[in-house]
Amino acid sequence: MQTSESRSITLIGAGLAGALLATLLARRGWQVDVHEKRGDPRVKGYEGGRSINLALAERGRNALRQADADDEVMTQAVMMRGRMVHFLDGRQQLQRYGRDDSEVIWSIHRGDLNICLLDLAEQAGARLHFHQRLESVDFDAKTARFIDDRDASAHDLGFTALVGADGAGSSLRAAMMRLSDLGERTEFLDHSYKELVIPPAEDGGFKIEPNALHIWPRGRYMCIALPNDEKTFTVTAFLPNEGEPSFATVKTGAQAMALFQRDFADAIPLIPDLEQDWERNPPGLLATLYLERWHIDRRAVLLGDAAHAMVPFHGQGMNCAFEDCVALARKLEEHTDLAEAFAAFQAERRPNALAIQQMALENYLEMRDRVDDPDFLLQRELERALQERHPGRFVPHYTMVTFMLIPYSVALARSDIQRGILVAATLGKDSLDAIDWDAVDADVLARLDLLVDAA
Ligand code: FAD
Ligand code: 8RB
Repeated sequence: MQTSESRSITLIGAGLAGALLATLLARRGWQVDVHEKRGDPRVKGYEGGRSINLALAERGRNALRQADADDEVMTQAVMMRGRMVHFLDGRQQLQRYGRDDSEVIWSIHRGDLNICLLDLAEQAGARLHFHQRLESVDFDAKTARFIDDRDASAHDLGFTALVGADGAGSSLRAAMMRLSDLGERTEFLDHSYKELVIPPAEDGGFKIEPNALHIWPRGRYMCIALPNDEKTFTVTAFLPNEGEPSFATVKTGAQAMALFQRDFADAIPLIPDLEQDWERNPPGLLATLYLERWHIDRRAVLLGDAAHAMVPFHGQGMNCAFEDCVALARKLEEHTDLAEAFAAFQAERRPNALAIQQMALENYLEMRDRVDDPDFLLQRELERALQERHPGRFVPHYTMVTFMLIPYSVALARSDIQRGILVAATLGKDSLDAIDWDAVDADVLARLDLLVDAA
């Protein structure tokens, strides 16, 4: 049996992962304290009321269900059935993500989601401490120093173990690195992003199709738009940092307008504040963070973005962070020794984080350059046909990542095999009529076993 001291834990960060993990652990009888640098979003509004939305997929929903949060979160979610591709000439085409409306993703409001999870954490008995920024850790004395940024006051508190759910710029990770090398490596993408807003239409409705994730693919760059339940869309422009066009050459509102006139003309009437929005904020950086070690013995462990920040292009950062929470809560039940639990957590999750980090990088090329390419569309068509011919054996890449709970590493390995089959079978062909079905079927049977989703 564990002593009550060993069943107490201190979480850093009350963002998406911190709030969910606090709920899962408090419900299992842990004494949970959560320290968050910002103020309580339930008190004074969130991020100045800006609508920032996230795509929630099956992995995230499954984790939310473990905390009984899924139903409430879904009340304000907007269904996205597929990619709405906006061609240069203004034509649009919906490419479905799944077979029907049971295979869709959901756009949800980050602030509302966080508030919902904080309420649940508190109801479960977790103690939330806002305005408490982790500044430094004395791992020998097992004390952590927190700063209240409103008056710069410091508070030193003892802990049994620390969990870093403090995001990509994790202070706990920095403190751990001072004690022991975690094998940290950050790879910046040579592209960045800017956010713009599509307000509601005159009649108060959505200005463009609400039930889709909009993509304007333009080869080396792209824009996307996700719907918000208050009838707005958040548009994100992804551009290279250098070259033409890039954030180095498109700096002023007028330059942004010229770029949009050339490449995103159908979006101009949708974004009234394009020029101001473009000039307001500097471009956001995009990076992948790799760590060889996620924990220091029994004293500290990292999860979510703090352990494995990724580029956004698969829409899986939050979904993966939520899966981490379920996995860590389970390991903490299965192992009485925290060091063993943290090691088992890392062993299970690190290969999967590496897999989704790689797939997220790969999906940028697909979104910006491939979705309007005839070869790619033929491969998608064959993928659907093989899904019908080999149920449970040939499962589309997007389905494995987004609608299933199989490990990301399994999805990556199978996607690599499947891509090989699709490319080889469609090489030099311009329709499915020319496919040699016997050969393709034999290839599928030889190289892919039946896939079981443990969920
Ligand atoms: P966060 O949610 O960032 O939470 C970290 C928390 O720690 C914050 O509350 C922060 O204030 C707090 N904190 C930081 N430092 C300290 C400190 N020193 N002391 C105390 N507290 C601290 N993912 C998806 O799955 N789908 C999407 O569509 C998607 N869209 C995104 C859009 C944008 C614009 C961005 C930026 C990210 C998006 N992501 C998406 C990724 C997703 O937001 C992250 O992967 C997810 O939030 C990670 O959760 P987390 O709890 O690890 O970190
Ligand atoms: N972080 C998403 C997908 C995959 C869509 C597809 C892609 C913006 C920052 Cl870029 C992106 C996806 O393959 O058709 N699902 O969900 C979310 C995405 O970007 C989010 C909104 C985003 N994340 C910094 C900006």
